[in-house]
Amino acid sequence: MQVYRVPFSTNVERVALAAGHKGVAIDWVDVADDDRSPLEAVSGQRLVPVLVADGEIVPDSPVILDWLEARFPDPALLPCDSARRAEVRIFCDWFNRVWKRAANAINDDGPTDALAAEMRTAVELFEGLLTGRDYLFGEFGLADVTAFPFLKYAVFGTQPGDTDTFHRVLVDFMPLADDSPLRGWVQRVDAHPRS
Ligand SMILES: N[C@@H](CCC(=O)N[C@@H](CS)C(=O)NCC(=O)O)C(=O)O
Repeated sequence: MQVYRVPFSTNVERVALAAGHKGVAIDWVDVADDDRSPLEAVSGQRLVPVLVADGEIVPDSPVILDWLEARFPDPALLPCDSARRAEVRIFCDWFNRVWKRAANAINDDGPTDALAAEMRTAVELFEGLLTGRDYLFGEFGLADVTAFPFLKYAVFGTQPGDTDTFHRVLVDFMPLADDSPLRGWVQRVDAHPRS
């Protein structure tokens, strides 16, 4: 199984964490951020991650996570109880379609008071989910894998060499209180294996 990646990619780290949890090895294909032609050649588009396995070409991290869960169900990333599984899926969909939109809009068009407030309110929601439990929905799973690569910036800041302005937005617009439960959660998820 191959997965195409570029350095510092949030969406790629989702796949690394999911595969690490399942003990699935990945043959990483490193693509230069400024020359994505190998990626375009294999997938017809320029975004990472892209998974290539069994003759299938799978772009888009949420789709890749589902692909991994379907083919390597044990250990699971989703709860087996239907209601709890639906809750996790709703969170991931909200994260990808609503939470990410505000952060991307700040990066693309600059901040507004409304977008900054949206990001602060979201931090309160994450903190609420972590009240009295170690992971967003209790056990480590898809919600943590989906959110961690983005929320970690609030705790770790950017790494040396990371010039992605989107990552800077994540640092600047998610100020955390010293006692925020996100701090412990970021450390806990960071300790999980990555493929
Ligand atoms: N919905 C896609 C988004 C992928 C995406 O935006 N990847 C970023 C790296 S984290 C990228 O390749 N950006 C390059 C660009 O926007 O030109 C996913 O979740 O995989």
